[in-house]
Amino acid sequence: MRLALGLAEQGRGSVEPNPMVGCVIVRDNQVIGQGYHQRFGGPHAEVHALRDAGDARGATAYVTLEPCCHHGKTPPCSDALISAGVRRVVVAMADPFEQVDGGGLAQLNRAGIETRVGVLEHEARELNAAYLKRLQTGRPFTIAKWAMTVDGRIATSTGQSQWISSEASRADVHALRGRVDAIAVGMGTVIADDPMLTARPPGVRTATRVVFCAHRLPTARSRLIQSASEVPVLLIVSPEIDASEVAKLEQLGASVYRCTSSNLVHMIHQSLDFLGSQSMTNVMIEGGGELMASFLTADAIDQYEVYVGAKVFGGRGALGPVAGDGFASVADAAALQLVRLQRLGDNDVKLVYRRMQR
Ligand code: AOF
Ligand code: ZN
Repeated sequence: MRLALGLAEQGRGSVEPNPMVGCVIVRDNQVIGQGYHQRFGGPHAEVHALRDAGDARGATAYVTLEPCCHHGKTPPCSDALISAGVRRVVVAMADPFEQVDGGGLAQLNRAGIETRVGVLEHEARELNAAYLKRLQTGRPFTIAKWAMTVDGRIATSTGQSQWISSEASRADVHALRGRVDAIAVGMGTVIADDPMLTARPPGVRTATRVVFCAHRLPTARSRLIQSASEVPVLLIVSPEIDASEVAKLEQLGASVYRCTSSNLVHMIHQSLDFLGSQSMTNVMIEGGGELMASFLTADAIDQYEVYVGAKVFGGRGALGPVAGDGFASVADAAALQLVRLQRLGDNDVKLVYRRMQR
């Protein structure tokens, strides 16, 4: 199952909004077939693994997710396992997708195949946390990303921020950009940095660049709007923004989602529902501090990916990554759990924290 989980991981960025799934086929303690779901719309993991095995009669299939039993873009994997003559199927977790939801396992049992569920289930849930969140809530999984100094600053007291983290860290950020569905920023960041928000080099997926426009719009000359015909730009606009100005940017290639409130927290809730409805699974929040604070207030940050660069800026006026009013009481603070700790280059560290499940 551990091998199957590692195979599944190779589909990250290419399979969403589908789950990542891996499958290993074993007979007489020998691995005879391996496969994973490689890209959205393509064959499922079981099909690749059965093909790899050739003859799987009497074998055990280890699958990281319950085999499907529905006719989707491909025929049911339950049928494929049954007709291949597999004797036993071991599954990490049931698939909550409403067209499967236990039906795959039930069908295997009816065909006389022995099944077992729950092997490395925690790891499998972790692997597909974003898929599971979207099924449960209709919203994408959100990743807040920032780079800060050892003393928690994202810029010097005069506003300089290039560069806090090393080249290795920046390459890692671009890899993340290349596998998410959207990269969100606030207008403060657009004005201050005129960012491109593209993955360089390009990844397996091209993220839509999302700008929260509560009070202002990007200018037609901004690099985001200038490149809107090549890489998608979505403006999340509040009702207080002039409709004719919005229309001009639409003509330049930007898409628009209109919120019914100009309160940033409400805009975040509305837009996450919208992004989920557009099949987006992973959304990265790149700042700035006010947008980050509003996401925090909205309790809408699932994961934090924090790069610590080996520098100290100091300074009373040097900003941290999350602005807003903050929590007055320690008891109210966002409680997190550490999921990964990674060294990048010689001196940087990447911290991955997950919101504590309540
Ligand atoms: C499996 N093995 O490798 C995957 C499964 O649109 P489709 O036809 O590709 O079906 C997508 C659904 O199938 C998805 O929501 C999930 O329930 C299941 N994915 N199932 O047996 C796989 N990727
Ligand atoms: Zn399937």
